[in-house]
Amino acid sequence: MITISAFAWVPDFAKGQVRDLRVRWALEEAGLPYKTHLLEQGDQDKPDYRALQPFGQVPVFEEDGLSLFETGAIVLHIGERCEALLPKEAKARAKAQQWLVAALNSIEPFIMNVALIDLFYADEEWAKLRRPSAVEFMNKRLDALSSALGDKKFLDGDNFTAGDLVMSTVLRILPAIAERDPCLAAYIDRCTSRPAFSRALEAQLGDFREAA
Ligand SMILES: N[C@@H](CCC(=O)N[C@@H](CS)C(=O)NCC(=O)O)C(=O)O
Repeated sequence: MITISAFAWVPDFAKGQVRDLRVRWALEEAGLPYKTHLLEQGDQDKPDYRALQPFGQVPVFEEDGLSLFETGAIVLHIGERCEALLPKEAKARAKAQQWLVAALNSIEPFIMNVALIDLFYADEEWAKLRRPSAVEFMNKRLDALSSALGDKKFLDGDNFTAGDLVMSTVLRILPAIAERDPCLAAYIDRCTSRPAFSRALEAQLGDFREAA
């Protein structure tokens, strides 16, 4: 049985956002059952957990003696068993992988620059000075993404892939992104209206409720 790690508790603003959601969603798309290993406060710093996840973060994926960290790597691994996530055709598969890496490498860091300021440092003087340029840079990337998406349904055409799964979870981090750009808003809706997303979200929120 696949096990993924997740937090037993997070502040309200993080519920529905914690990165195990991506992995739950991929598992739901693939129709693979899983259970969760819920970490209590401090568990992520214990040596046995650090041996699985050097940075003490969630999620960790475990199955049959394999343990993996980094959501991108985990979603790609799950995609090996799900053609809806990673098409079998070589070029389409490469494109799906490309968009997944772009989400994590070219978009997420710039969204996180702004999210961290807003969530944790909003009252700091340095954050007030830094925020406008962080927002400007993020918006440049988002505008480029929006142009690349154009009037396509998904990043690489008509079919949802692992690239869209990760990209849409990245774009959900800041609600202001959808408020600013109707094209990205519609794209996020198309991705997250998939039944597998609803099941994943409900499972994450359900774990928080049960652990409370
Ligand atoms: N790049 C990692 C990021 C994982 C991550 O940031 N996890 C957060 C929860 S959303 C976490 O565990 N934060 C606690 C910490 O960093 O100490 C991935 O995609 O798996």
